[in-house]
Amino acid sequence: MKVLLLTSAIAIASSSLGNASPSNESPRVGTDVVINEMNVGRPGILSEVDHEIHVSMLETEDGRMVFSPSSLTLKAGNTVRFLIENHGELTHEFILDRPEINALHKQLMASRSETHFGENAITLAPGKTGELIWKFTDEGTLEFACLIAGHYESGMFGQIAVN
Ligand SMILES: [Cu+2]
Repeated sequence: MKVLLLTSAIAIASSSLGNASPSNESPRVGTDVVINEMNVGRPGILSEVDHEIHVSMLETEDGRMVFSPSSLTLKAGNTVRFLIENHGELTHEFILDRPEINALHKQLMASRSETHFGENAITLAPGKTGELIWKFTDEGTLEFACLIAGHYESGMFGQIAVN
C-alpha cells in the first residue's frame, strides 16, 4: 500500500516539473485528489532572473515554524532567485509545487525522516543559506512549504499567486 502511494506521488511530482512530457492521463489521483493542469514552471537560469526574493525560515517563540514572507504575488513569466536563509535551530526545507502535490508529499513525509532534493526544493541545516532559481510559466496558485514531519502543521507554508 505504501509502495503504491510512493510510486504515484513521485510520478506526480516529476510530472509537475516543467520538462515533463504532456500527459494524457486522467487528472484524478487516488480517490479524492484532483490535480489541476497548471504547470508549476521550471528551473530558471541566472541570466533570466528578474526578481530576487529573500526568504527566512525560523521557529518562533510561541512554537510555530514559519517562512517570512509568508506569501508572494508574482507574474507569469517571472524568473525568481529565491535567497533562502535558515534562521532556525532545526533543519528546514523550501519546496515549491502545486498545493495538491505538496499535500501528497506531506502524507508520505509523515512516516519518513528524509528531506527533499530536486530542482524545485532545497534543504538547509540551521544557519545555512541557499538559493533556488525558478521560472514561473503559468498563472495559478502555487505553494512553498516545508514538508518535514510536523512542520507544515506548525505553519511552514505559504501561497504564491501567479497572475
Ligand atoms: Cu521546516
